[in-house]
Amino acid sequence: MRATAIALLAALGAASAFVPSAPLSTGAVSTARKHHAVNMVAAEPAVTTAVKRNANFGKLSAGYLFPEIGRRRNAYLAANPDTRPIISLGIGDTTLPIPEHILSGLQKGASQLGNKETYSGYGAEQGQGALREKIANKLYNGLIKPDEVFVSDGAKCDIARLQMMFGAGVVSAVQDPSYPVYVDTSVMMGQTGLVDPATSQFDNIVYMPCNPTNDFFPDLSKLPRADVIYFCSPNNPTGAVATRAQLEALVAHAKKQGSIVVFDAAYAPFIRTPGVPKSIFEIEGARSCCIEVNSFSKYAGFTGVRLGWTVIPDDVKYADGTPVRQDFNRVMTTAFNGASNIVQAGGLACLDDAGLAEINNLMDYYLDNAVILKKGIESCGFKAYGGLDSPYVFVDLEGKSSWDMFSNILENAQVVTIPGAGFGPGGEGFLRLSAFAPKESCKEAVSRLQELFKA
Ligand code: PGU
Repeated sequence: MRATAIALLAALGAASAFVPSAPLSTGAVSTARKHHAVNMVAAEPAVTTAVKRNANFGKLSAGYLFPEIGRRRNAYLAANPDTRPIISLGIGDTTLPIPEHILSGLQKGASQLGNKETYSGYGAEQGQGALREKIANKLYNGLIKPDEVFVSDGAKCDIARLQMMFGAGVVSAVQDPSYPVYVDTSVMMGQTGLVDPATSQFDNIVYMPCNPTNDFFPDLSKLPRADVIYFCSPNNPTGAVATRAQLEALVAHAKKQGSIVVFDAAYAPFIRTPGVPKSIFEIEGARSCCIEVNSFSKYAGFTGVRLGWTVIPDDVKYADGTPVRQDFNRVMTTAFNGASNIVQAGGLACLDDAGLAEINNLMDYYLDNAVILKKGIESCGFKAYGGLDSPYVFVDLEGKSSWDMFSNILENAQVVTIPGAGFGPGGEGFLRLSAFAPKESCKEAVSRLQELFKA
């Protein structure tokens, strides 16, 4: 028995990435390769396992929106290798480099790991105390407490973890159109039925229409009850920014229906108009029914660095009285291991006065781009929304198919955009332009679009 186990271990070792398959002193391959290379086995014939697929994944018709855009762009490029450089006004991905002070924070975080005295390993799953405190004080003006802040690797990941916490039994409501992660994760969790081919809506999701006819704010009185209401302002993709009165109405609606609002404030600091709330916690009563997700991605150039946070006030409670914060803490400690300590040092630098000034400069640049794009697309004869207090411009195609327009612009202007239909059925007939491209690219894109649409 023991001999068999040893033989089995030896056999496993021969194919393992971590156990060298030959004595270290022999052979021509480098030491690094001997330690880490996996020994290849012959290709196996295609077989299936006995594992049943999670049926919820079968309900999701296409791939995630943004990789699909990338796939179409690459297919175009492969078929047209000699085309002029493609300009991306597609995915909302930052292009300016990280400014000096914030970068120095990241560098400091990395250097600390190379020093015996300052080295750190696993940290608190909820984030470093100093960062939670700085977020609460500098960004929320003390409206929330540091231990109500959960630092994370980004808002998208937090949305998925909130869904994991809410589970399959809740009904979610989303703005239509909206950031596709809310609906897609609801489907993955099993909250929904199938998509209705007639309406392109998932069964058991409450779609809150947001379009020019209602000034991009839903008529709350007409909506069926939902447990969790995802609401994003400044909005992705429409660029609409909710006023204080609208957010007051949203909080009142949630309270009346006993719902929880998940407020996505990923673009909040882009708001420059005085008096417009940058956090749902500026609204009275929000502490008992609102959660806020937020992120350094869009304003500090951290899309690849990965740092965000979620605020859950102590006062938000489930029907049985359990604080929601308690369960989210359980999720974070069990399914997350804290944001990178290097990155959190960068976050601390973001919130120094010098870092905040750098962030403002980055946002000024992108907001300026948004104005260029909006005026540019209007000069082509389109009506456009957003682009003010927001890095997105939402173009009205007056009933035309958004995927057709996406293809037309890609093939004839070599500009990538995002079709509104990718954000839900309510986005059909619209196109999203992202202002996160370099300024020269935004200007060049406008002149290409003017050429394409000239009368
Ligand atoms: N919330 C909103 C409203 C967003 O638009 C995005 C990114 C996120 C959260 C994600 O923030 P992280 O902190 O970086 O996770 N929206 C981009 C990127 C798309 C994606 O999800 O891949 C966009 O173009 O809409």
